[in-house]
Formats: sequence, structure tokens, C-alpha cells
Amino acid sequence: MAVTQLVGAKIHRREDPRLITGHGHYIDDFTRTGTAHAAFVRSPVAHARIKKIDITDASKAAGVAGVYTARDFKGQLAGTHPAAPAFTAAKKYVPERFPIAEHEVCYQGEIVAAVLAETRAQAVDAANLIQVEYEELPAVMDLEKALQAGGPKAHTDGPDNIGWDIPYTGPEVTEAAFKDADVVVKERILQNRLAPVPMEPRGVIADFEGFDNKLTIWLSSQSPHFIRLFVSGSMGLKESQVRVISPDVGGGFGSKISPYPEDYLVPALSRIAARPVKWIETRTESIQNATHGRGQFYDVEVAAKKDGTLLAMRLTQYLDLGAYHGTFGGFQAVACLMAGGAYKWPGGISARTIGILTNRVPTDPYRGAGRPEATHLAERMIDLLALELKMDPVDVRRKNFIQPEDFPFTQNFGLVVDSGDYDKALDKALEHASYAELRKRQAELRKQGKFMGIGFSTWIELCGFGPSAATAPATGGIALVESAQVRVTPTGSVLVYTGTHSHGQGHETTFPQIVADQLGVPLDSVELRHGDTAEGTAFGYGTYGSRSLAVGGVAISKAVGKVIDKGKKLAAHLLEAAEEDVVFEHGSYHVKGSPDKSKAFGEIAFASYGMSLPPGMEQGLEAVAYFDPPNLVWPFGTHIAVVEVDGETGDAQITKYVAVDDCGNIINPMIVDGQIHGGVAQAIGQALYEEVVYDDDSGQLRTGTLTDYMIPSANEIPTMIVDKTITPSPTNDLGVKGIGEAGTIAASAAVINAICDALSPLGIKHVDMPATPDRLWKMMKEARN
Ligand code: MCN
Repeated sequence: MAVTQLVGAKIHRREDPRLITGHGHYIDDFTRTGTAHAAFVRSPVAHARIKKIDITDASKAAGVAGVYTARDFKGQLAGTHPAAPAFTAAKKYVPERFPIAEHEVCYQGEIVAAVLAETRAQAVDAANLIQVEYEELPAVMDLEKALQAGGPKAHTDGPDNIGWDIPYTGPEVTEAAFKDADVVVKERILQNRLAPVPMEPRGVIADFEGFDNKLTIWLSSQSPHFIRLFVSGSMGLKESQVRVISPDVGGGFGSKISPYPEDYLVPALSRIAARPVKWIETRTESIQNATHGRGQFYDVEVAAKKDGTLLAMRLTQYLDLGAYHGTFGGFQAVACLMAGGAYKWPGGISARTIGILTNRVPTDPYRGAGRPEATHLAERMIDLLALELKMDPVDVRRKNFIQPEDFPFTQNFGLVVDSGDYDKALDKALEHASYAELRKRQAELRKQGKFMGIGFSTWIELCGFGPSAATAPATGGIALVESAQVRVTPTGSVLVYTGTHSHGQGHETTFPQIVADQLGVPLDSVELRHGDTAEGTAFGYGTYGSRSLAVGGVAISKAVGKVIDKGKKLAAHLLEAAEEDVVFEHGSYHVKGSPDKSKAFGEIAFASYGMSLPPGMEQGLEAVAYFDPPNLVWPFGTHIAVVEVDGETGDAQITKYVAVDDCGNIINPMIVDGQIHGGVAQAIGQALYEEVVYDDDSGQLRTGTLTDYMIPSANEIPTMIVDKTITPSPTNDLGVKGIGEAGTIAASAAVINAICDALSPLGIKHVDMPATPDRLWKMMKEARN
């Protein structure tokens, strides 16, 4: 294949044959000789004082190697489970968290004891024999009640339930615009709490070798270097004494970024018991304990002119933190900064975020984190305004879009949007949807008493974390740059090490596409390595925030550039030419104007390990590069959903779905489409089916299995028309933007807007998620009455 065809080519995922034929290696596939299996005893209640833990029967049970409570870990793990470094200054109350509860449990599922046994079944059986006496306390479950002074507290020793309260901009910013407005629309918009449900739940294996004081951890993680940082710190080990291996990972969706209690406890157990320890999460443990996403509501007001010109927005985000601050949970507040969407707000945006402690499992980033919420609220408000003004929602959008000539555009919170052409994506989507015909069809169906609706989401996002200047203050000094190492062996194999982690995104294919193209070598000669802190770069910043390509991929490209430059010096020496007269093209160095005077890249790789080097040149052909992007990248697009709601049952079926997205230049269109498909499917799950439900009073989880927590299958997901526009990002050499979260950011608004449009003849203006048949049926019944 000609070299130039690799970037931009639909190359099948190289990792798929391995994964599809069952040759992948997930945590449960690993085993160590002499392993003890761990099981954890978890609180069955949402909030209680621990009065007594009786381990007598469990200690005597068959196969038990040890039973442990908080006291046993006190000398093993220092300090608390780390709270988010982000938003540190703005935090009001950060409850202390030790990975295992000693005196008080604050959510159902919090760990109170651990058992080690010879087999997993023996560990689970023995855990069931541990008797814990609880004194139940009131559970804080309602966000508004949680804010009332003098009410129950999620932590008995806390001052109140306010984890943070940040007014980004006060109401005075928008006061004048609201006075001038012809129309003001208001809504309370819910964001249902979601369980991430990766196909592979979490799991940890730890092997502490006491003689060397060395710890190896295998776990299912999106960011192994972060885990090494946190766990080594807590265990009093040097980072160099800890090796974290995150092999094949069966999905993460954001829930495998932060360290979990088990990530500390399993290594500590290995050190205590002086043997390898393994723990594999069950599905119910996963739904109960993996950090949840969303779990918020917003009060929003929009001021506009009667011709549809937007003036200003006011919003307050009420965010359910759960019982503790998620390590990166603060990121969800970015919804406030992104609430303006693809539009201009000349009269400003007033935004405040309140993080509220409750007795539920903590929330943390879940695919999109903050940006789906922002898109949902912006797009819902545009539709409410269109309804109020009896305008076509397309016209309101077009009237207020940031225009191509406005880029780089400084939005209301000072963030600089790199590039975009929002009308272009909208035009393409309208064409695919045959919009005019759809409206005609809708009018006909309405005459027949049928409920068909068309919903838009002209979404934008910010991703590619991130420029150190922007991210370091929020992360407590960690600059989210990315590093790469490219190493060429004497026979021309190219090993690429990245600090990002692929767990479904296809990096093993796309990153080598970039490298092979640049070096002019076959794709097969390039191999990507990631997920092992003992290999490659000094520190990797992991995969989240659709950053892997726009930061990690660009770092790789820079490292390849350094390799090419070194090769050029060597080629010039071997070709007896001046370096500036040598060009590198299609995998070969040649002297300008003399294509026959050349050295193939493979020859240079071999020569680099030999004796004929220019004076002062070291042997070998490898390079390390770091990339600190100057700005975030800003993908965008238009999604259109067509929905029919059954007037009798409330069942909403998506009959057409169009997604036109723009992620700048594309490395692999097939993988990009796959990311869109998966992301849209997840957002359809949020829009129509998924919600983590707890009992309002007792805080009991009611959706602890996949029979109660409904995730969509292929049956529920429509065929999608997927297309692109291409607006390169000016912030990186590849001109790329992220795509990993786009579908999830875009789709819930399109689906819910379509349902609201379908039900508008009944006077229904707003529908919350999930729009289950039950909810819609009740709303229709009420509206008809
Ligand atoms: N890509 C491309 N051209 C572009 C943009 C991206 O070819 N212009 C390719 C990339 O090279 C990469 C893939 O598309 O192979 C996604 O790239 P990117 O947008 O950089 O996103 P990340 O790789 O950083 O993935 C993170 C993102 C996030 S934040 C979540 S959450 C998520 C997601 O990706 N979780 C996933 N996609 C997932 N997909 C699967 N299967 N499983 C998850 O857990």
C-alpha cells in the first residue's frame, strides 16, 4: 500500500482478531502461584454507625487465610483516600476517606471488612459469616433537602452537606440582558444518575515481594501511572518500587480513571499476608460501587429577543457528589462553563455550581463528563425558546451560531474555541434527514393523532486535555501533557510507547497508522505498547477526555519527527551529502535532485547501531517527545433524531438517526464511526432507559442488576446515518480533534428534543430522562386530562 494512504484509510482494527477470538488478556485471566482470593464485606445500609464487627465464625471457616477490618490497614495505608486535587481551593467540605470504613458507613456498598481465602468461593462464603452491628442513621438522598440548614448530614461529623459552591459568574453579569429581554424561558432539567457498566467489571491482583520491597499490581485501569502515583504514596513506597500493569481492558467509560478503595486494599492485603492477592468485582458490585455519572439537576433561564436572538443565560448546577468527592469528580462542573453551547450570548452567562454530599456512591467522570450535561441543557433551552416563539428550532440555532469568521472565538468564560463551521454540519445533517419531507410527514401523522417528533442537537465540546496552563491549576499541579517514546530496532521494527491507554478506542491501529505513514514503513512493522508503567515513558497521563489522539498521538508524531531528523544526519553522512541537501520521502532518504542516491529507512535503522556514524553521534535510533498543546480542541456537529411515541403505551421508538460530526482531520474513519456508534448508543441509554435508582428514604439501591438497570442492546439502537465535515484544529500539527465522547455528548439532547416535539400537540414542553414508557404514559395521561 502506498505510504500516504494510511492516515485517513478505513483500516480494520488490528486488535480485533485477538479480542474477538478470545485471545485478549483481562485481569481475571491472570493468575499467580500461591494466590489468596479476596472478598469484601460491604455495608447493606446507606448510612449507619458501625457498632461491632464479629469475625469469629468467618475466621474459622474453610479455606480462610485471614479476616481484616479497618484497624489492620491503619499501619499499611497512610492518610486518606485522595480527594480530587481539582477545584481544591473552591471546596468547602471534603470528608476524609479511608478505603475501609471504621466507625461510620456513608453509602450502601462501602467496605467494612475483607476476607482472604484459598478460593474465591471460600472467601465469599466466609464474608457472609461476618456479623456487623449497625446503628442506622438518616440517609441524605434528596439534593434540595440536603441543602437545608439543620437537616440530616451525609457524614455525622461534617459541617453540612455542601462539598463545593462555586459562583463562576454572579447574577449581576446577566441582569441588564434579562431586563431587556422580550422573552424569558425557564426550566429545571434533570440528569439521571448512570452506572458506567463496562463489559469487564473491575479487578485487582497485587503481588508484594517483601524481600525486594516491590509491588506489582494488575488492574483494569484507564490510567495506570495515576494508580502507581496514588497507591505508592499511600503505601509509603517509591514510585519506582511499584509496577502497574493494565492489560486489555473491557471498557471504562471514565469509571476506571480514579483509584478505588480496592486498588489500595488488595496491595495492602498482599503485603500483610505476604502472598499474591486477587479480587474480581461481580456485576452487582460494579453497579453498586463503580463511580456513577451525572446525577444532577439544573435550574436554567434564558433571555432572548422575540426574533430568536439569544441574549443571556442563568444557570445553577446541583450536583450529587455521593458520599465522597470523586477523585476527578470536580470535572463535572465544566458543564457550567460549556452551557453556552454553539451559540453567542452577548448578554453573558451567570453560572453557579453546587456539589452536594449524599449517601450514595460517589460520582466521577462518565463518558463526556460535564459536556453531555451542557449540551443537553443548551439544546433543550433552544427548543423551549423556539416553541415559545413559534419558530423552527433550526432557525433559532442558525441565528445564534458562532460563525466561521469568529474563530478563534473567546466564549463567555474566557475559553478559546479553536475552529468550527456549525452551519456546515447542520446543512449536511438536514440533507441526510430530508428535513422538509420529515416536517410534511409529521403534519400528516399529527392529523392521524400520531406522535412523531424531530429533535436536534447542534453540539460542541471541549476535549484533548490538556494544555498545562489550563489544567495544572485544576489538577493540583499535574500538567496533563502527554509523552511518547519511539524506538527503532536494528532490523527496522518500530516500537511506540504511549502514556495513553486503549480500552476499546483502537489505538493499536490508529497510532501505528500515523507512525507508519510518517516513516514510510509497512503498518505491520509498527507496534504500540501501553498500559505497563515499567515500560516506555516516565509518566503517562492516561486516557479520558478524548485526549489520546489530540495529545498522545501528536506526542508520538513529534517523537517520530525526532527519529527522522536523527536518521537524516546519519543518511547525510553515509551519502556524503550536506544534511540540508537530504530529504526524507516515502520511507527513504535521498539527496535533493538525485533520487538514486538514497538510503531506505530500514538501512538507516541498521546503520544507526553500527560503526559508521558521524562524529559525536550516539548509536541507536529512538526518541522521546512530550506534547503540551497550546489549547484544547473543540469538535462539534449536528445530530438529528426522529422519534415516534406510541400514544397508548408511551413507548418511544427512534425511527431515524443522523449524526454529522467534525473531529478535524481523521486518522481512521472506520474507528471514528465506531466511536460515534458506541457513544450514541450510550446516550440513547441515558435518554430512554438507564437510571440508578435508590430508595428515597432508606438509600437502598433498587437497580443492582442488569435486569433492573436497563442498558440498551442492539435491538434498541437504530441504524445511524453517520457523516462528517472536516475543520482541522489549528492547535496541533495533525489538525485533529477528539471523537471518543462526541456521540454521548450529542445524542441525549437530540432524542429528548424529538420526544418533546412529538408530544408538543398535547402541550407537553419538557420531558426528563429517562423517557421510559411509564414516564411518557403518565405525562400523556395527565396532559389529556
Ligand atoms: N480518531 C481518529 N481521528 C480523529 C479522532 C480520533 O482516527 N480525528 C481515533 C483515535 O485515533 C482513537 C479513537 O478515534 O483510535 C478515539 O480517539 P480520541 O477521540 O482521542 O479518544 P480517546 O482515545 O482518548 O478515548 C477516550 C474516550 C473517552 S473519554 C471515553 S469515556 C470512552 C471513549 O473514548 N470510553 C470508551 N470511547 C470508548 N470506547 C470503548 N470501546 N470503550 C470505552 O470505555
